Amino acid sequence: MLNVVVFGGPGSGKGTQAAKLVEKYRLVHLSTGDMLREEIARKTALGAAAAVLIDQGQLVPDEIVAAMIAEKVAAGKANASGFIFDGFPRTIPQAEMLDGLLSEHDLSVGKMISLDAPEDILVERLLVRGKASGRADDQDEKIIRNRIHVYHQKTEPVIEYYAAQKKFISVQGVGSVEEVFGRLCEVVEK
Ligand code: B4P
Repeated sequence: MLNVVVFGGPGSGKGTQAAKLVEKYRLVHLSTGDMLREEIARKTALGAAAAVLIDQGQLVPDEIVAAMIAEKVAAGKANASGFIFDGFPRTIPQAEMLDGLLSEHDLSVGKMISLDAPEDILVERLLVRGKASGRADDQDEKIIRNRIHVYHQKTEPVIEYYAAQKKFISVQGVGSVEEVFGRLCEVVEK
């Protein structure tokens, strides 16, 4: 099974590239961002609690995303040729939880691929998306900068976690969507 974590700052291209990888390699796409937005759209209690944090550019508690992922891995395992974890893990406890969960299913993360792009490009991409999508967390530069700050503080340490397991690979995330995808496919197939 090909289990890949697609990693990077907000706006680095995780969701965009994960969707393309899923199509090409027939994988199951697990995006915690999409799952949370679904809860918000369905107006669940979990969604209401998550919306407050997302709209401030904060992370949602580890236990919430961990429970969502556990459910989807159990459900998707039978007919998947692998999983793409998009936007998860975002903290060290999430990374530890994912290792524990996958080992319960006799699985493991094969590669953790980080998309690198400078902060100003991230901000620009998210503001453009915010205009089209109406996503509140993409419309205000202050919130976007806070998301990037939270990324440096809580999410970037996850790189060390996978580097220690020799699974971390960094890919240049600047360029057209197709150019970045080409670089990603190269490292996925190596
Ligand atoms: P996510 O949905 O994961 O949001 P994201 O980081 O903004 O998106 P992504 O990185 O996938 O977008 P992409 O660059 O592809 O999370 C949203 C929020 O949910 C988080 O802030 C957090 O609050 C919460 N959350 C999610 N997961 C969590 C977790 N595990 N733990 C705790 N909280 C969690 O796309 C951005 C834009 O760039 C698009 O418009 C795209 O078209 C464009 N783009 C992409 N690649 C491009 C390229 N090469 N050139 C030009 N534009 C490009």
